[in-house]
Amino acid sequence: PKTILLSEYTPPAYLVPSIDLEFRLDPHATRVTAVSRMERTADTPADAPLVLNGAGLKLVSVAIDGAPVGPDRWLQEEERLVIRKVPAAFELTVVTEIDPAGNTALEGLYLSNGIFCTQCEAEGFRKITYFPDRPDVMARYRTTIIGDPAVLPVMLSNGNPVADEIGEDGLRHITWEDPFPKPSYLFALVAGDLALCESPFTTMSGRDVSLRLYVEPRNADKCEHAMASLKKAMVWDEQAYGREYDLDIYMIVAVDDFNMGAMENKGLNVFNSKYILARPDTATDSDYGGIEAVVAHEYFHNWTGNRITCRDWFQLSLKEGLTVFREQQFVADHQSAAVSRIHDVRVLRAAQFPEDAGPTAHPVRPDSYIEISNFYTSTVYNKGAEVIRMLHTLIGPEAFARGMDLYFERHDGQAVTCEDFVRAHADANELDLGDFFRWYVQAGTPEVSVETRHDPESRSFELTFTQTLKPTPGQPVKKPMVIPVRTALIGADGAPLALRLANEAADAPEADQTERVLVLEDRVTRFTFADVAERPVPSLLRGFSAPVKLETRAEDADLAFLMGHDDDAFNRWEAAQTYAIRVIHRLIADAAAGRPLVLPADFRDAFARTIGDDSLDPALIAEALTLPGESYLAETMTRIDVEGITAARQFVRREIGRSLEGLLLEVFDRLAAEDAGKPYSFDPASVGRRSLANLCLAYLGAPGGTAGLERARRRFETADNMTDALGGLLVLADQEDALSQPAFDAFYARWKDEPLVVDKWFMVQATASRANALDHVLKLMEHPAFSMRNPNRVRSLIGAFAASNPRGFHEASGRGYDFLADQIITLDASNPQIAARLVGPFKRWRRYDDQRQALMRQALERIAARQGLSRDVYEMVSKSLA
Ligand code: BAL
Ligand code: ZN
Repeated sequence: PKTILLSEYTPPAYLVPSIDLEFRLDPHATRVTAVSRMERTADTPADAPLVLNGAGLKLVSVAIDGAPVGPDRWLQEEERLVIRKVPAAFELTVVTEIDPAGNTALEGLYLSNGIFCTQCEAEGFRKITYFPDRPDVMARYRTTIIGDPAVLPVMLSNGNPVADEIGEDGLRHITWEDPFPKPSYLFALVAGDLALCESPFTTMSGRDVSLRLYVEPRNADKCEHAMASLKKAMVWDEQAYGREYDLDIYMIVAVDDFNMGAMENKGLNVFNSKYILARPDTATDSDYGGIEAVVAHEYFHNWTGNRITCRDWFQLSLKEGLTVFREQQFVADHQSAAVSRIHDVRVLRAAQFPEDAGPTAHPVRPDSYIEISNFYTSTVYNKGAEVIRMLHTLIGPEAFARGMDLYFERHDGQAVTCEDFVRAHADANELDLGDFFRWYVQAGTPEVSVETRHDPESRSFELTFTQTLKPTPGQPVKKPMVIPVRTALIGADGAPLALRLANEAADAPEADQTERVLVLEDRVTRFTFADVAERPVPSLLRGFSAPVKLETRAEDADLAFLMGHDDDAFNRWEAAQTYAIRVIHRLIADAAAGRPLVLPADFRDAFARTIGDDSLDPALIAEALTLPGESYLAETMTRIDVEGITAARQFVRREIGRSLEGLLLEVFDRLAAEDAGKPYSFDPASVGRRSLANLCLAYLGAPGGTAGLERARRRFETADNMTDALGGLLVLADQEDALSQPAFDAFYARWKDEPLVVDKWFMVQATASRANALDHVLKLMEHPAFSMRNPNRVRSLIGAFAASNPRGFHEASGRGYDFLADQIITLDASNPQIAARLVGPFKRWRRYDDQRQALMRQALERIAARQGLSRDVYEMVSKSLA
């Protein structure tokens, strides 16, 4: 397979001002007629052929200005159609035939439960017709859909309907027109039997918009939360960015079979039903949060992605990093800001840090790819968002707002680059952001160490930061990054000190601030603060002001102090995490050396103080007391000790459950009593209470004591909402079969007709920590409800097992690895995108013990040796082995 390079980018030779599409829908033989106005660009030689992308298409005919063009003028290659001797401006008609029902890759036009739908990002449009399928070719689309109204009562495309009639053929012909030029990846078509949930919205300039949510009729009672989320997002974008919606209709369609979470097609979003459908008894708080965030994310794309799009796919983070950042700001404004920041960082550490440290490490703006679908990564999305956040931190909110305004003004209607984005901020504020741009081009997570020195005599306090950035594939040497470190110094009384740098005058305007952003620009940067009488405890990288690994030399006692006193809620949590990681590391070392495991009393006491602190938000207590996940713990070890991590983490859970049983029961019972009889509400306070109650239950259940298990069973059986029911089930899931199996059976019997709940049923079983985990998974693969065709199901069982059941997946025999390799090979034949995602858990293979390394490598080599691998899987496997 060919590697595509950013350095080889060339502008399009032919532009397409407009295209008329006609779809005569048929499950196996849909006929697509595409009539495009083509214009050669000024820099293109007159004899340049017209090169169109197309894959898996049956070509029926080609015509130029109405005259048929024979095969003597065109060359049909595997993924291209090359037409010679074309005029400077002409109308191209291409007729193709496609098979939506046979489309299992879910790219292009396909059927999900009888609903025709499309997914064109990144390169799905070429599976519909021959076209310059690249984001810098922006056309006006007019789309006619022809279908049987009895079978397909709803037929949608981008924009507004402009004609709707029953033709002589007895079929319905509906035409949609989108006035905004757009790249082909934003094209969408949906047709099927769908229920409509509609609500009006008036924009800030007084324009009326009809908001329309289409779902399968059985799901009509699960739309309310998505609709409310959409309205919140629309209002927020008006207030926060001054951006309003620009069409008369905003449509969202929910389908069950979808590779991604959702897709921002202009005026017609298509969503994975997981991110739309919610009812208190079927969806958890986390699902409600996910819906709010993803609905908002896709809406925000209308400006950051659709109105201003990417010049090429290397620039993917231009729209994704920025839109994730906007989504994070939105969530922080509507939920607990600290909890939402903690979630952002958890995701980054669990998914992006390992990526940055592994064989597929790539910059936020990659410079090469084999298959672009593999670059919808945590680096492009989540680290990309951190880069925007750092820009916001470095230049400040007002300057950022000026930069965004200039970006929208300068580039509306264009396909641009990450340089254009940063340049808008630099120009709007007369800044040089040249060094900052390194965040876009250098891969890897910077490691920052800090040394402190307090001199009581001169009353000075020194912070010396050293940054290093390890080599990553293709990037042996790196330059220093520009790193904003939001800092406070906490005094012995728990209050933050005024921060005056030694070189500043006492009456300098900054000198009485208690928090400052220190900017690291070199490998070593030192800051000296004046008037510091006693040794303070530094609170660094507050709010996680940069995506780096901060190596702190703080004492355990300092961490316990920060857990109790830091006025930055994020850093209180961070102190608890750092402390927990330390304790777990020591326990891992103890276990390896055969020493008995003991939970340190100081740690337990800090834990108990936090849990018993009534002044704290329950949501934050729950976050602080949630132990670091196994994936992040693995990331903190040079050589990953699978058994050690699991054993130490389980030990801490059990010991806390055992030694703090009284306190945990008290908190659980109090919270459960407070919520008893109240209807479900998705508000931060209620979510926080449920989250803390379920955390208490998890600790109580860990040692398997009667009090905890009894409460778990009762919660599972009587809860009126899925969050609490699942809280109970998760505890039962880790117990022996006699306790867990009846709960699983009851859950399935109740929810077997709700696919999203059945996904949870698979996932809880796939991730349960039990000795014979893989055997359970193998049995579940045979269950009638399991299907390799549905990406959510694959993720719930196979994906969840491989990524989140280390004990099962890393079974020393290597059976887990063989299992995953088999599934990747099978799935590659039907859905390469999902197959390639499943390679993820293999990527860290070099970090394990010798025996596991050998077994994982064998599994990867077995995949690599298969003939006819997709580009997607080939790229992931070959890079993992390189
Ligand atoms: N553009 C793909 C889905 C998303 O990031 O919104
Ligand atoms: Zn996005």
